Amino acid sequence: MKADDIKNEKLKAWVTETASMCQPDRIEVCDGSQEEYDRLSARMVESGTYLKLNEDKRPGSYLCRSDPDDVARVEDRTFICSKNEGEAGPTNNWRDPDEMKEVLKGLFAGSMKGRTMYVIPFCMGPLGSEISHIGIEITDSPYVVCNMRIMTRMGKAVLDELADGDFIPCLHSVGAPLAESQKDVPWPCNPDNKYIVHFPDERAIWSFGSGYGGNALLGKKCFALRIASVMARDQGWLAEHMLIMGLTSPEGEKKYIAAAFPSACGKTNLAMLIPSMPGWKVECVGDDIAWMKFGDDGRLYAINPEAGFFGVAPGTSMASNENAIHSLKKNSIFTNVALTPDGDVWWEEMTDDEPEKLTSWINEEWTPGCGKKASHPNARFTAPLSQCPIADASWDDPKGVPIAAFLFGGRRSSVVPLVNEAFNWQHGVFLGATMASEKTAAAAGKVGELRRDPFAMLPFCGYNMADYFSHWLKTGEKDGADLPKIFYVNWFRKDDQGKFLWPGYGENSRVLKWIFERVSEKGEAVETPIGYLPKEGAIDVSGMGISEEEMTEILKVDPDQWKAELQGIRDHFKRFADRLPQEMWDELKALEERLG
Ligand code: TSX
Ligand code: MN
Repeated sequence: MKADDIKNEKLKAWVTETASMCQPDRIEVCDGSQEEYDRLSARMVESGTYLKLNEDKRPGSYLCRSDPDDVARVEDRTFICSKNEGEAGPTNNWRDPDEMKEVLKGLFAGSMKGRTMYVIPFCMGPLGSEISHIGIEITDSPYVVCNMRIMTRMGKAVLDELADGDFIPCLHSVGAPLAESQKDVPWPCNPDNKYIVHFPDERAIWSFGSGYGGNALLGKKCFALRIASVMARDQGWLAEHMLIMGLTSPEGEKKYIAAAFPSACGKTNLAMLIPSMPGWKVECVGDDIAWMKFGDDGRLYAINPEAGFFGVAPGTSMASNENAIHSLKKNSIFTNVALTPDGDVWWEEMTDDEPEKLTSWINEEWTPGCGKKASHPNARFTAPLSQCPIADASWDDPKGVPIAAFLFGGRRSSVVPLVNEAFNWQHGVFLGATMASEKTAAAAGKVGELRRDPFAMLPFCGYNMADYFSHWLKTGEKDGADLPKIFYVNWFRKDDQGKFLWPGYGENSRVLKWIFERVSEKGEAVETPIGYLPKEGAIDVSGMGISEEEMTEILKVDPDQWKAELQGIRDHFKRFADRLPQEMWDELKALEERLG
């Protein structure tokens, strides 16, 4: 499609203005067709960006290796440019919006020389849904176009739906203009000049210098979380870093659960869980983001704004996540994984035995024991949600799905029990606000160090996190609301020998069963200082081979250990100073009093 085909006046003006700033050689408006996808993929194979994988092993799929300096989100280069610093809050990098705009205009000037400027109309959420929103991403990266086609509803149908309506402008450049007759590199980027910038008041995104994942696929973290969280605050809905799953009992009753976890807790694995409990069924609506609005019946209805999975590959296996493995059998993009001699992909822990020979993600020969990783730890697969064997029948339903329970959690080797139910909404918000997880890989900070990640939104909230807590509190006060119950889970508690007390994975369905029963007003609980815990025997452990003593240990609430937690929560809250809602201090005080 040509730029002349655009009818929307705001879009027409923005495309013209952007083209004159970035000076691309050509403009292409993406129609989202298979023909277009195949054409761009072939172009990337030719340019060396892509490697076509073996059609018999991995049909319709490609391997892409990024620049080794462009492999992950860059939080220190991520900016929230609200009017004043207080609006961004202590957990975000703030810059003055006017000053930042000037810097960006300088960087974007001529940034697309020698390249094609793609205009990508995309819809976050099912087309025609009242919960969905439309964005337009302008980018000079064909890799971004192809990923966006998998991750969002993209193309002509979105332009038709947009008509003369409004959209979120998302501007992206890899920041690597080509001089006349300059040869391109496989992964153009600008490693020393990355800017991931959000203008919450204007509701716009400008991203420069990186072609990777969350830095470049602007519908995901930038729009669906940072900008959408601001829209949700202003308009009375929720934009959350949550998976959405359907859970069906052997009796055929179905409930939907949304869950937020910090990284490295296995959120994607939980979203596609195969229950160990006979007769129970999990179905997947989404693995990363939930947008929720109250329906006329007072219930919160959730959609997945995305249409695909952009998942971490290493660690994904038939043992850890069989449904993910099936989802990426075909029509997928693999970034920074290893290549097998027969033209397929491999990554750490994909199989029990390591292949004898591979080409690593940095295009070097790799053999077992060579001392280097075959794939990058943040290597990704991009796969269509429709290919998930347990994709929920309602995953693309414009109405969304009614949420019965929220799960929060983290990785804690001690103190925190397997599951705990909040006393009420306000207490649940306290649990979300105090979420914490122990660090695993030693990237930054010590392994085992406790890091607060409220609602798993720390890097993704587009405004002051304290105001975000207030927004959650206010959500709970809505007239006639039929609120989800809130739970806190920890699959990662260990015994004194450092052995995991709970087998996790499919066995987590036993915890989901208790939660299901609690939201049906059936499951039995006992009151403890930290919340309602399963009564002895209330978690179904039949056929599991776990002793009563072990269950007691997994569910133990030790008041002395919990008292030692209080100072950490106090320090965490102090960061937000006057802006922290009083209710959070009240909850902390109430917890302290209950602990005695
Ligand atoms: O994803 C995980 N989940 C959720 C699954 C639905 N992981 C992997 C985390 C890193 C991404 C888990 N790891 C889970 C879990 O529930 N639990 C654990 C900890 C664990 C690891 C290995 C064992 C047991 C627990 N192995 C054996 O017991 C043999
Ligand atoms: Mn995420």
